[in-house]
Amino acid sequence: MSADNNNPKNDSPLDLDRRKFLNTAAVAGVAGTLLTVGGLAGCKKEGTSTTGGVAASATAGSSHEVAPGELDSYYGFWSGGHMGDVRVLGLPSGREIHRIPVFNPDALVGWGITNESKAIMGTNSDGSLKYHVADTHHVHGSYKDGTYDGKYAWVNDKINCRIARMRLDVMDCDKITEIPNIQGFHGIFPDKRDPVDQAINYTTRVFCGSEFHAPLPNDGHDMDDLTKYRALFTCVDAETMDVRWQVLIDGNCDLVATSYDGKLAATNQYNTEGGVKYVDMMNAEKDACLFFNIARIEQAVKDGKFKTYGKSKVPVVDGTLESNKDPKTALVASVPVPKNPHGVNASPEGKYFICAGKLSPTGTIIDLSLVLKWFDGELKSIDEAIVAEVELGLGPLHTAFDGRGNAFTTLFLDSQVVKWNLENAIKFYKGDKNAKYVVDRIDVQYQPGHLNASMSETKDADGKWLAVGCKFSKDRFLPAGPLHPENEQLIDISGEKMVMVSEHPVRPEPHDFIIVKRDIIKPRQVYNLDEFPNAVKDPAECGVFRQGNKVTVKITSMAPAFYLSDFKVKVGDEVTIILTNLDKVEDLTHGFAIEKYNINFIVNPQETKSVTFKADKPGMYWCYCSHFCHALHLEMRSRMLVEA
Ligand code: K7E
Ligand code: CUA
Ligand code: CA
Repeated sequence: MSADNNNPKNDSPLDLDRRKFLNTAAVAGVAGTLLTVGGLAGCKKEGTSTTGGVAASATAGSSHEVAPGELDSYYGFWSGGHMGDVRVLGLPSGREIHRIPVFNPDALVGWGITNESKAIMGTNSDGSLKYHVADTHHVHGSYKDGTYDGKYAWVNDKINCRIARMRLDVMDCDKITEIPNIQGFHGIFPDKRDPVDQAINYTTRVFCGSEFHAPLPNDGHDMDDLTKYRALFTCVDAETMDVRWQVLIDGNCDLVATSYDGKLAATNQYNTEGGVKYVDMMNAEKDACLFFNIARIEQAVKDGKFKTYGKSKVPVVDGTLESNKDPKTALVASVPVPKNPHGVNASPEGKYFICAGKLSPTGTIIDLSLVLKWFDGELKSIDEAIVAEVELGLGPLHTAFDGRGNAFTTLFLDSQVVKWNLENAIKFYKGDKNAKYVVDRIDVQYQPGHLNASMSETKDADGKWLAVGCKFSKDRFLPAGPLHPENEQLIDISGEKMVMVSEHPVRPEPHDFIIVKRDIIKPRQVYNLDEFPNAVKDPAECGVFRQGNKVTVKITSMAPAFYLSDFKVKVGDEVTIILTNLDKVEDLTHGFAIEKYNINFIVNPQETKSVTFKADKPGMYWCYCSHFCHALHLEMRSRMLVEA
């Protein structure tokens, strides 16, 4: 199919060559393109943008500038990549307000140092942290009635297959679950409604895709037998964070999306081949987008139609193609899409899922009502659920929405964002060659991965701002050595044309993010003492409590003093310090650092934390407040006296 009338860039000989190259590419050629994309932007002709470039635009559109003393109108929740945290930004300014430590230790708050954080992160039997690295990709918020409710957000760790939940009222991680039987845990998405009881109109499940297939069970046997390599789709309970069930599938999972009626979850598959080398993963002309029938899967679990693997007790139902040929009983539908697709995204009016082509220059629109009809046995072929497959540009990855019928898709190889109209794309695909579906294109710097628009994947998508996570910054910032930052760019999408308004460097690499209207998030300014079972509510409760060589020291803080002002333990004791900050004043955080004992953490107003360590060095050690709190902050100290 040709979409030349929709491609204002087709006069560029370079682009034509690249397009042809991609369409007819030999397997190794495509891989070569992907492996050298870092160099592609450099040889791209300047000024090919049809949108007038970046510089002229700063004054156009609605203002992205937030004056000193003014507040942003949106929260951004940004995945922290290798740092294993989640960053909280204000938008449109792009100012970083907060980091929520999640998977990796954080020296400011004492995440990975305090007992409470270690219990969430997971420890070995000797109390040491189980993991020290993470790779977060996707952040998503909890839903109510098709829009964010501001209660929770979730983020994945691809390296150690963990999913974490954050409470957005205090912006803390409160639960981490390690998913069994899988590797390469990549896409996540919360559901938006219960598939059966539609009165449950809020998130109760989070779906997780495993990108890498691995031996099942992975017990050191049959590691060269690729038929034993399997991938699973996982459902986690949003409240308990327990793993509810898994689905055994053919091929792999990648990104995940969910429907507004709660009935379907989807994952795109680029490795239907089951290859272990990249060339093997590109053999098939078509891969797929899988749709999971949530109600049927949960009925199968109820009916006991599942297996378990290895040490895991999680029920695993059979979602393989062989076992799901009859639509009327199938748990899974497999919609063929062009080879090696990437993102899958649900449009805000609730009708479509968009699957981006990656190796194919196309976007595929899948109609959810038709997928449901297939499950009812009313379609001749699942292919009928595809209502459009149109050319967008080179390397389409992820799609966002403006709530006015337009989609925005990143073009990794073209270093562009393309704005396209869904209904026109459907008309064009049906044969109306006058339906102009490409609305606009804009150059971004460079090679974009994820993008997201304000409130994009909710029914309240408002079409104001579009953030783009560019994987290469190249020449955009002062050179700071071989490691370059990523480039986060902000585009005003309130008008017909996209307008680039700002950019800022960011530490690699966020991948994904969401942009939430500020009035949805209701953060508290102080904690509640009663939320901490070990709180020291009154200085009168402070003291040193000994049981054998286990010593508990209860301390309170109130600016500018710790009470106790000193405490005695014996060398060899196992010491637990419990510290409650009794200050109630907003923004009055204290730190507690112990010289030479490798301990530092903070306590926010009305918060309690504890640390446990061995008093292995005799002597006097200052315990000082490490967080500026008061004119007498430097004087705010206690003494730990370790008797020889
Ligand atoms: Cu495209 Cu991990 Cu969402 Cu990165 S994935 S860009
Ligand atoms: Cu308390 Cu500084
Ligand atoms: Ca493939």
